[in-house]
Amino acid sequence: MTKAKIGIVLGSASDKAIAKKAGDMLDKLQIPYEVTVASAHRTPEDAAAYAANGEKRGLMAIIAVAGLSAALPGVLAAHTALPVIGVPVSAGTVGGLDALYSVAQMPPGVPVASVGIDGGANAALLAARIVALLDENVRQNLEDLRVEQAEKVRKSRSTLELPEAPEEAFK
Ligand code: RP5
Repeated sequence: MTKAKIGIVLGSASDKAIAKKAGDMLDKLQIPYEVTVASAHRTPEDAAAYAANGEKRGLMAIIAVAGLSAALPGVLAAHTALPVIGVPVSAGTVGGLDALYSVAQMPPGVPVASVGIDGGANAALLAARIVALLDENVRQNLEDLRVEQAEKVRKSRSTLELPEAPEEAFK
C-alpha cells in the first residue's frame, strides 16, 4: 500500500461527508491519504499521539475536520510541526460559526490554517500545494486542474442568454 502523505482526522465519524469531499479531491490529484477519527475532547491522548507521530510516519500535512467547539485542529497543531489545515463543520445550531471561530482564532504561536465552513475540497487543495513543493507530478495535476476550471468558467459565459462581453474585453 502507498504510504499516506496527508492525514485526515475527524472529530467524529459524523464528519465523514467532509472527509469524503477532501478525499475525492486528493484522489483526483493522486495524493495518497489516510482517514481516522480522534476527538480532542473524547480521545485527547489519541489526537495528541497521532499528531506527534505524523512526521516520522511520512505525513506532510494534516487536515483536521471538526464541528461545534472545534478544538481538534489546535490540539493537533500543538503536538506537531506539520502544517495543520482545519475544516470547520456546520454541525449544531449556529451553522458552523462556532467551529469557524475556534479554528481561525488560534492564539499566537500555534498556527492553524482555516478553510471555509465544510470546505473539505479546499483543504485538500491547500494540502496539495504543500505536497507540490516537493512533488512534480502533483504540481502538474494542480496545474491541469487550474486550466480545467478556467475553461469551465469561460465556456459558461455563452450559456447565460444575456448580452455577452466580447473576447477582446479579456485581452
Ligand atoms: C465534534 O462534534 C465533531 O467534530 C462533530 O462535528 C461534532 C458532533 O459530534 P458527534 O456528537 O456527532 O459525535 O467534536
